Amino acid sequence: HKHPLQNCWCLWFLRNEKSRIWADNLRIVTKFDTVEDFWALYNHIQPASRLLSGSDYSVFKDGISPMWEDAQNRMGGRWLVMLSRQQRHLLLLLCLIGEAFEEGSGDICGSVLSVRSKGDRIALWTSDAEKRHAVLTVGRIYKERLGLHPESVMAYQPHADTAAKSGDFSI
Ligand code: M7G
Repeated sequence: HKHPLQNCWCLWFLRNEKSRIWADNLRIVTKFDTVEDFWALYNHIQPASRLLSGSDYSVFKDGISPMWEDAQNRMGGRWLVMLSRQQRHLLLLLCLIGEAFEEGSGDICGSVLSVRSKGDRIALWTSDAEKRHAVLTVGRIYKERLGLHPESVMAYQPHADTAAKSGDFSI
C-alpha cells in the first residue's frame, strides 16, 4: 500500500508564450498525495535543464493557485534563492511534502522553479508576509535544508511589492 502525504499537492506548468496573458499559460499537470506517486512523477517529468527559458514548475497545496491573486497568496510573499545546483529543487520538494517547516508548515503555500536565461531560481511561497515568526522559521529551515551558507543573504519579498513592480496587478 502507498504512503500518504499530509497534504495533497498539485504540479503546475507555466509555458513561455509571450503572446498570451500570463495566467493563460498556466496549466495543472497532475496531483499527488503519496510518497510513491511523488517519486513516480519526479522521475517522469523533464528536468529543469531540458525546459525552455521562461518556463516554471510550481508545486502548490491542492486548492491554491501559483499566483499572487489567490486568496492564500494575496497577503503572502516568497523566499527566493538562485538555483545554482539542480539538487536544490529536489531538496525543496522533499521539504514541502515532508512538512519540514515546523510551526511554519501551515503557512506554506508552495514552491516555484523558474527557468530563466539570467539564471534559474527557486522560490518558497508563504501565506502571510506579516507573520514574522512563521516567515523567519520557514526561511531558517529552508536555508539549512538547501545547504546555503549561514552567512549568505536570502531575501523575502511580499507579493504585493513584486506585483506593484511588475505593474500588472496591485493588491
Ligand atoms: P516572473 O516569472 O515572476 O519573473 O514574472 P521573471 O521576470 O523572472 O520572468 C514575470 C511576469 O509574469 C510578471 O511581471 C507578471 O507580468 C507575470 N506574473 C508572474 N506572476 C507570478 C504573476 C502572478 O502571480 N499574477 C499575475 N497576474 N502575473 C504574474
